[in-house]
Amino acid sequence: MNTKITELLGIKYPILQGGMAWISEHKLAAAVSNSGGAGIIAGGNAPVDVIRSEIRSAKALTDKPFGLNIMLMSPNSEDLAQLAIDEKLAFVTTGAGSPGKFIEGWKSAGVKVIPVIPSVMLAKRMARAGADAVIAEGGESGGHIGENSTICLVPQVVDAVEIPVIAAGGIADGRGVAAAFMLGAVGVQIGTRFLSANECQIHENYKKLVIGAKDTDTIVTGRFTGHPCRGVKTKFARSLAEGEKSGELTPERFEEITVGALKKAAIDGNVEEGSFLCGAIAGMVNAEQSASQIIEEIMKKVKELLE
Ligand code: TUI
Repeated sequence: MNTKITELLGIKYPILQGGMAWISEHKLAAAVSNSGGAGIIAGGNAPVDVIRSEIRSAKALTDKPFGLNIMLMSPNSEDLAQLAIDEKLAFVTTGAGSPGKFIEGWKSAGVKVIPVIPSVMLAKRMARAGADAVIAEGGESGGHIGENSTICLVPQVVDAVEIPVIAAGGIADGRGVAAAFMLGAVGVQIGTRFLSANECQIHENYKKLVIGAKDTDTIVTGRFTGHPCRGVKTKFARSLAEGEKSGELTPERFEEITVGALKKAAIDGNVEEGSFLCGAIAGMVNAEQSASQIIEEIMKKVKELLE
């Protein structure tokens, strides 16, 4: 299936795997790339040496293109931007900020640039700055989110920029992908569904929470910090939401409590203190499968629907 995204990245299917901090490591990224999508290693807040080693481990498992996600609020973003060049990666995706100052360097090194954006204004700014494509991410996504929904954001971004648009947020099956195409997207980014992949190395408590979640089991917390985040509605997430609402928690205290909570969820499976980030579509993720099964199942349905 050829779209501007499969052409841009040299991949078989127009599916990018989400760059999820503490989660998107080499085994998952290589499995997605070997299955015809575009795998992504997430830099998160990890030291550059750890991510270099993740990239090299992925290279040992696949000869297909994969990318690096750089969280721009991370103190390591500068080093990771250079690492993408040194390792001659196919592409980078960026989140939680504007990658403007890095774009020229990536482009002259042949690294494709795909910023994640939550608004039309940022999409236009990224297109002007030379991005090769953008990922328009709606608030149905897991993790740090913007205010608009995928169904509203994607067509507005498609109308606003000439570069290819990838849709993200709330997409977990072939129906979601086909719908994204109807909105004018030429690719999708999928995170939550890949949490259930066999190759995804997260703690089994995390997988259980996502697989067990129903439609109303995610919650957005932290709006008052300026960094709203969606994840599983655990007792911990509910207590954060209550503290935020009652005024019992200040934004500063909220940040203190949630520092390290992604690691506590993904690595330790700590249900009491971890933030189990996932998208609002978690209710539709009901079984563990291989990345290849996930992608083939999605693409079979997409082809059927588009025909
Ligand atoms: O970045 C994400 N999702 C994430 S990052 C993350 S780790 C985290 N750490 C601390 C606080 C919050 C989260 C977990 N999930 N998605 C991409 C994304 N990017 N969503 C929203 C944005 C975004 C926001 C503002 C992109 C650009 C932007 O620009 C602001 C500006 O004008 O610079």
